[in-house]
Amino acid sequence: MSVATAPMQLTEQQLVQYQRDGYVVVEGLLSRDEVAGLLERVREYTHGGRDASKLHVQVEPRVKRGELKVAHLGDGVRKIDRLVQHDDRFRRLGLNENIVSILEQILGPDIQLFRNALMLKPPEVGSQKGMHQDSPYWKVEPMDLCSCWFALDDATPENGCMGVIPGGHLKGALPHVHVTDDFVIDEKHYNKDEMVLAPVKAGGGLFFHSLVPHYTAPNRSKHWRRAIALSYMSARSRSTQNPEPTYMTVKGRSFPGCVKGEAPPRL
Ligand SMILES: O=C(O)CCC(=O)C(=O)O
Repeated sequence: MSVATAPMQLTEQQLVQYQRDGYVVVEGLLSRDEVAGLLERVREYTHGGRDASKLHVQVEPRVKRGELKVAHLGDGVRKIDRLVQHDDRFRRLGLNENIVSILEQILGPDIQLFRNALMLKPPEVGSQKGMHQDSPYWKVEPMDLCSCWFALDDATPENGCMGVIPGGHLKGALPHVHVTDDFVIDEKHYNKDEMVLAPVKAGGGLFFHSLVPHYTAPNRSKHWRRAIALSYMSARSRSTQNPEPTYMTVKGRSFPGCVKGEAPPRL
C-alpha cells in the first residue's frame, strides 16, 4: 500500500532566503527513477529514437560554425525549447506537485508557465553562459518571475553549475550589452567576486528570481551537465509583447488585462 505524502514546501527560513538572496536550492524534488526516465528522453531527442523535427534545437555556436568537431551532432546540442508542451514526461515535470507547491509559496495560487528550455552542457563542449538577468530578455511585467532550474545530472562547479549574485534581484534591471554569442550584464554594474556557486544534485532544483544575476561556466569535465529551466509567472503578470502570446496555465485563474492562459495542449 502506498502512503500519500504532502507536496514539498519551503521552510520559513528557505522562503526568507529566497526573498533576501533571490534563490534557494531544494534537493529531492523527483525520485532517481523519474530522473532516469527524463534523461532517457533527452538522449532519444539528442541522439536518435524520437522525432525532434518539430522542436527548436540550438547547437553550440562553435560546433555550428565548424570550429569544434563532435563525434555525433547530439554531443553539440545546447538547448531544446518547449518540451513541456511536446513531451509527456516533461509535461509531468512542468506540472510536478512538489515544484508547483513551492511556486505557490513564491508566486501565489495563480500560475502560468512562461517558458521551458532544456539547457545542455555536453562534456568538454558546453560553453559558458555569461552573467545576465532573465527579465531583461523577457517581455513580461512586473519583473518578478521565478525559474526552477531542475538538475537532470549532478550540477557541480566542474561541469557548469549555476553561479548567482545573492541579493542582486533587489537592484532592479541592470544594463545589458551584446558580446560574441551572448547578451550579458555590463561589467560595470556588478561585482564578479560576489558570485556564489549553487551546486544541485540530480533531481533537485535551484529556484531563482528573474532579476538575479546568474552565470554558468563552460563544462571542462568529462560528465554531462543537463538541466531544464522551467520559468513561471503569476497569472496577474502583463505581457508587453505584440501580439500577445498565450501561455500554459499551471494552476488557478486568469485575470482580465493580464497574461492570457490556456489549458495545456493534449498530448
Ligand atoms: O543552464 C545554463 O547553463 C544557463 C541557464 C540560464 O541562464 C537560465 O536558465 O536563465
